[in-house]
Amino acid sequence: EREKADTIARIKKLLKEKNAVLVAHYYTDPEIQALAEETGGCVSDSLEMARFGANHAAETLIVAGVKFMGETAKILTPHKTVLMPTLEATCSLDIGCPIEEFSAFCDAHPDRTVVVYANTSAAVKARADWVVTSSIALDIVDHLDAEGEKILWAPDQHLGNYIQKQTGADMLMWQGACVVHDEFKTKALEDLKKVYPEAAILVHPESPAAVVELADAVGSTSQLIKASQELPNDTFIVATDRGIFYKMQQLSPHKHFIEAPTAGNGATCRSCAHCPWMAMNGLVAIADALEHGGKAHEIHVDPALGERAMQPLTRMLNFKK
Ligand code: CIZ
Ligand code: SF4
Repeated sequence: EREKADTIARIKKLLKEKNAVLVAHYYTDPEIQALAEETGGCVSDSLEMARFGANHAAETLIVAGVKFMGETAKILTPHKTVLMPTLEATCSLDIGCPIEEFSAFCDAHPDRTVVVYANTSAAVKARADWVVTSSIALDIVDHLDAEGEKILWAPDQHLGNYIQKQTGADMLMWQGACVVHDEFKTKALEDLKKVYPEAAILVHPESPAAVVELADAVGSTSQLIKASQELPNDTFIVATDRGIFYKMQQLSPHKHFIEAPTAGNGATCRSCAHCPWMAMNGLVAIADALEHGGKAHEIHVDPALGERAMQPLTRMLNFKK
């Protein structure tokens, strides 16, 4: 505890010295989210993280999240220094969509508008017409569908299928999945609901369709947080990374939040409701990144690639429903 307090003090001092601001995702450790709030940084989903970083006056952004979030920050503000606690924190969606294969997929379908989820590399974004996050994907696909566009969607198949069902758009799907959300199980969720019949079920659309079908509310992290405030229930079963409980509990201290089950009968799963890459973000790593920067912590994006990737990202940020 003493050490933790020292590390927090060190981070606060370094943030001032380096004119830096801490931008954290909802899936990071509660202590990181609390520190971001306390120091005038932000805690949010990837869309709002991108907006916040781009609009903030700080010269250095320290991004607690996974690599694509740091890359997005660098693409939008190439003149800023973008640091991350560790560059090893990636994402199964990003890994599952390598640029060579993705490019070939796009080349094979030149008649389609390419829409990619933010959880992708800078190179994949540079190949896209649109970048979307889960909080804005439905609105953008709906808009493109109304314009008569046929869509090539990558990389999350569950989110893609969900959006396809909602909008009726013509979507060709890349077959990626998130290791965390893919583990949520229908049968165990039904059993849990029997134990808590009064609970509302909140589901992120990166989860399998059968889990989404059991939901009282489906949406991005920010939309699920809103639902946890607005629904009248006192108890919630939540199918997304458990890091989100920090914000839900803070906004509704009297409500009760329960993790959706990841595998029946106590069987083990690879990533039980917590992203292994988000978990790599720690206070000591944040302090080290601010103090030393350099190869282990600083995000670099090839400037020409970054310029191309900035176009579909800016299109998303400027999109009005
Ligand atoms: O699962 C993720 O990585 C999410 C929800 C990212 C985001 O858009 O905030
Ligand atoms: Fe990627 Fe899933 Fe982790 Fe989000 S929770 S960063 S989608 S692996």
